[in-house]
Amino acid sequence: GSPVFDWDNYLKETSSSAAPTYCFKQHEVSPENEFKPSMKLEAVDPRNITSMCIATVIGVVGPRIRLRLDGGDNKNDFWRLVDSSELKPIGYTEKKGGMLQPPLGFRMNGSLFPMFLLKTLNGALYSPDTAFKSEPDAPTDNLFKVGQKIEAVDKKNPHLICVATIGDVNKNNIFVTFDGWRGAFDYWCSYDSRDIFPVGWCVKSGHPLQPPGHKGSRYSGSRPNSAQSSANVKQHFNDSINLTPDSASDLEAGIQESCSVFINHECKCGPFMDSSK
Ligand code: MLY
Repeated sequence: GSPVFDWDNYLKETSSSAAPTYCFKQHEVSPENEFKPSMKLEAVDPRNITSMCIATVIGVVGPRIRLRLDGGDNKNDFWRLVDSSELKPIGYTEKKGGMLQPPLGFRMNGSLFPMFLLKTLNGALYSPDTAFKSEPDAPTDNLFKVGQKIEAVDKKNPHLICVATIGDVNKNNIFVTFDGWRGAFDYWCSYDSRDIFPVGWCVKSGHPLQPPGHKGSRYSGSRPNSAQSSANVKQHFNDSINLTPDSASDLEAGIQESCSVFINHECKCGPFMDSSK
């Protein structure tokens, strides 16, 4: 496996401190991941959050699952924690008197959706009720301080959780900056986002952690080697997915896209491009 990132040493080198665990909407101990690839469940459509859709588990890494909406495409996979309130067992919506919806970008005529639902659920492997874990409570206030270190999802490469710093705090929001990555990946989010974790979360949860890059960082560590991080991610996927030739090449393409773009960093690229991407 990949070497464990040395947080103690990094905090010393950067003379910074870790955001305390009570700042986060995360369980102290990550719940067990009982999902398995190919299991089906109901999930909020991330691109249309009033819709509940049928989703299939495509991958499992630590306490996170990679999901694909049934009837959608394979370009809009998303990741959720097993204790996300956006995940429900099959049958939940109907029991509540609601209706399952086709995902945004449903690939058939909408009139075919009822038939599609029957077909996609027929003989399918349902996720067991016990796989759905209760969501942790949110802290009552935003207690983050500028400069504190965290682990955070890279929203542009959401399979990655990376070394990050609280860059700014404003009311209920925090600005997440990625150490050594100039700014192209930075984002604002609510203090109770499920995409941010305390230092040490990845290692405790069995999830890989991306070390800092080198760009624009005072830290003298080296940039994560693209081929290496790609290999790490692939290893994790291979551990958890039964790849069909099709999904294997999609996954390969997805990993290539996020990990193996080789760039000449000496180039000047003009005002409309971001050389850090
Ligand atoms: N395609 C990019 C991925 C960068 C990921 C940045 N995160 C870790 C903040 C690359 O391989 O350079």
